[in-house]
Amino acid sequence: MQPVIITAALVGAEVTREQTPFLPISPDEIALEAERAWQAGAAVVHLHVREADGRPSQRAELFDEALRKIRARCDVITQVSTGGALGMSVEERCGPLAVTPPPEMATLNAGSCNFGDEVFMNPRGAIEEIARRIRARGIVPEVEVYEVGMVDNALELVRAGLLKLPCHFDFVLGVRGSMAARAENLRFLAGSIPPDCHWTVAGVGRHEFPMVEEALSLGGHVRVGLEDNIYMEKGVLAKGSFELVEKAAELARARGRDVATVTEARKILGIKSI
Ligand code: KMH
Ligand code: ZN
Repeated sequence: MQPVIITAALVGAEVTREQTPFLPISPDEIALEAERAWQAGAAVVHLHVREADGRPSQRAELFDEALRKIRARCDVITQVSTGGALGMSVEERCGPLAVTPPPEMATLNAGSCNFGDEVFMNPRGAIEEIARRIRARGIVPEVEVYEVGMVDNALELVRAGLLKLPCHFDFVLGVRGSMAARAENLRFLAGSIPPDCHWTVAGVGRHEFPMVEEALSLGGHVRVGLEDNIYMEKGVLAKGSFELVEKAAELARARGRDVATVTEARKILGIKSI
């Protein structure tokens, strides 16, 4: 089996300092967390940024500062969010795509879904516009899938020439209101994508590590981090995403999967080396 790419989702848009004091907020804190996650085995960092008061933000200036500080510390693959926070406009969500030099990867959310008590809006026009902008900057997309029809939405983008095969999917399972984090759901999604495409799984909350274990045995890749889950085990906060990465790396090795280096991850994901 391929070495497993570990993505660390360091910040997110929903987690608060009240929930965990270990959430990085400033660009300096985010860069330090990125370095710690990289040292623990993460090849990719999935990034959101926050205003100084902790509010979620998609401002290019904040992403620019965080990306520069990350690059000064380590050679990890940077993946920016174009999902942002619920209720943001497409224009606002595309803020990080304007940064120069651009990040290596960006997310592309492939459809609308219930998200907790709200709705995460990704109508066709918005998906196409974000895909166009990602492509225009030569950034490698990661297709975010929360519901089964979203794989088909992505395949429509392929037919429209907005997405190139093979591509990389992230199955986000366990968001309340969307597809549950069940092994059979993951197996179904993994079997639904075209051959040569690759996938990772992000299990939300207590589903994070059960989904990691399932992905490890299916040959997929894994995402962990405070964006998705703040606990190491029931009642024990992770001291940062790096602890969750360490645990994922240990599980991988125990199952005979090597942890992908950044160079290996770039090759698998089709990212030109920088
Ligand atoms: N914050 C969620 C509403 C992404 O990064 O692309 C969307 C999200 C997905 O986090
Ligand atoms: Zn995100």
